[in-house]
Amino acid sequence: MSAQAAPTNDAPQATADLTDGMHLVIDALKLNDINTIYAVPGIPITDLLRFAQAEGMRVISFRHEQHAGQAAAIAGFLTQKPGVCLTVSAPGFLNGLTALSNATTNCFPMILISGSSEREIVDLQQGDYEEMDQLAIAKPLCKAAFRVLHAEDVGVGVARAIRAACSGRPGGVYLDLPAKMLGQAMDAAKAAKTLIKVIDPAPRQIPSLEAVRRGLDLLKSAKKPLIILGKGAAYAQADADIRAFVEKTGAPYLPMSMAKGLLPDTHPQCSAAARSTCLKEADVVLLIGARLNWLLSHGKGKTWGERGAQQFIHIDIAPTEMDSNVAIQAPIVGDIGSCVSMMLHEMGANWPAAPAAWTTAIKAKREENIAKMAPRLQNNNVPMDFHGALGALRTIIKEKPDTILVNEGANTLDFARSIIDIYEPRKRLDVGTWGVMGIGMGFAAGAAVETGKPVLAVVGDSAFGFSGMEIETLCRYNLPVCVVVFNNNGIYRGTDVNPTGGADVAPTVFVKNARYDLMMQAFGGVGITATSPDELGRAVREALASGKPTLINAVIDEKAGTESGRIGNLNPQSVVKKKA
Ligand code: ADP
Ligand code: TZD
Ligand code: MG
Repeated sequence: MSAQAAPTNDAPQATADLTDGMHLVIDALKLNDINTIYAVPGIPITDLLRFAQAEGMRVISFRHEQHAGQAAAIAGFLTQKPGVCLTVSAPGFLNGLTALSNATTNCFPMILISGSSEREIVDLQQGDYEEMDQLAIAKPLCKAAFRVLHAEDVGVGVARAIRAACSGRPGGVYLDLPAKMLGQAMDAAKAAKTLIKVIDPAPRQIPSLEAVRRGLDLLKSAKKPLIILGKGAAYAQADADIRAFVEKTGAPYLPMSMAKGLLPDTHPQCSAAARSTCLKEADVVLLIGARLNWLLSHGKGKTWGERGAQQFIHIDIAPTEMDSNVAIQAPIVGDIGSCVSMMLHEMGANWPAAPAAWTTAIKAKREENIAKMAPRLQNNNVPMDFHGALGALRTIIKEKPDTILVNEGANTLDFARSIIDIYEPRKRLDVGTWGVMGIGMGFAAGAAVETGKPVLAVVGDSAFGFSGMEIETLCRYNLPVCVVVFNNNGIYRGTDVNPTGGADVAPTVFVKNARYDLMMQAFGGVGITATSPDELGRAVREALASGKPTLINAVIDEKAGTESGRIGNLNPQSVVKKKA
């Protein structure tokens, strides 16, 4: 705690005996091993960021708060410690909310800290600079929201924010820090005693033995068992036990997109290539850290077998998740690490292998589908189609499995998810539960900063546009990120036309043959256009080997994509015929 470090341009010099709200925020974060802040500076937090850097924290300054927020959100997912995003008041705060809300929806621990204006003026609506009742607005979008009005309460505020973000089902937390509090002085020695080091921020939640045995009995009775691994399982970092458990059951498993790599996608039990058959025919389904939301067709309907004929075992830390979409016959509530290790223990040494009729049928289906796909992944067509381009990237991830893949778009997302095998846990980060565009550069930056690993961001040209300006951030911090923009001239395809023949182009198409690679060159990064899978492969290999921020403009056939990728069925159908 060195309030006297004062590196700032014109901030008042604190004396050795005094500290203030902004220093207490820094001290409280550091005390809890939070050493990185993702931010956009401005009134009233600029000095806080300067002091934080002077105190040895890593401050990553973005161009837009949404991306600072997404970086913090993914930091939370990767490390189990809340990622911290710091913004200015009203507009900066609002820009951060998409990320806060996305973190909450995806169960990532994150804290959005925003400076705010004078309480007295805001509450009387007297028109302060950047006036807004931020606490009230944040509340419905996060797990918890707190405001600290006195410097002496910073320690409690930060401790409560950490606990709320990490414990139980993780999520986003909002912490409101009025400007006046940031400048409030306090005796340094007294202030030090107000800080709290949070002990055990995410306490284990042990499931009941009864629930575990009920689940195992149901699993044992299955003729066609299926395991579904979700990103909660990836978050839990119980990798070895999860693998041991899945292998001990011998059952086919499906990884949800961010659970890919928990076991390598090439694992003999991985049945992603036989997904439809698995979901339709399984008689007992065990969900581990995956919700029965839209991504799993809510556990019912034509994707699944006859309603009631399939039984569910569900492992989750949130008791209220049970029965949310269909009846759960065996709820197991607890943290995944504790649940899975207790299950392994209770299975004993003689757990029967999953029935061979089922596992061999699934294996046959899987191999048939993989064989069908293989030749398409090897095409070297110009212009590239999705299969050719992703086939090249698939080989690269196989060669360099510690690369973190970030992925967004529609076709670019759906094809990459099924084509690119992932080999290690938490190496695939994507649009998650919402399917939100704009995570790309924020996730890429956050992943690079937190892990130091190379990052490959595979993004649609539309998806890229949501966070594209952050390539300057990648260059400024010299982050080892290779961005591949799948440029098909638009959203889904580049071929739509204005039905009236008018001058405006169709709403889904962009400037033809845009050179996204030149944007990267503008900031001193490497920018290249690739027109064939071979060229793309060479450029990506070079980028990952050099670690230099790189953007590859991958020219994709503008006719190759389909409407909304694989979820076109979610579009409402109009009763009125479209004009040709
Ligand atoms: P996916 O999109 O991969 O299917 P979801 O985001 O729908 O995954 O589900 C993740 C689930 O994991 C959430 O219901 C959340 O409560 C749960 N979860 C997160 N962390 C843990 C944990 N440590 N232990 C148990 N459950 C967890
Ligand atoms: N805005 C936000 C924040 N999230 C969204 N998901 C969308 C808009 C709608 N949307 C999608 O669902 S995918 C997508 C949009 C705009 C872009 C698809 O185009 P792309 O990918 O270029 O990124 P492909 O490869 O051309 O399909
Ligand atoms: Mg596109």
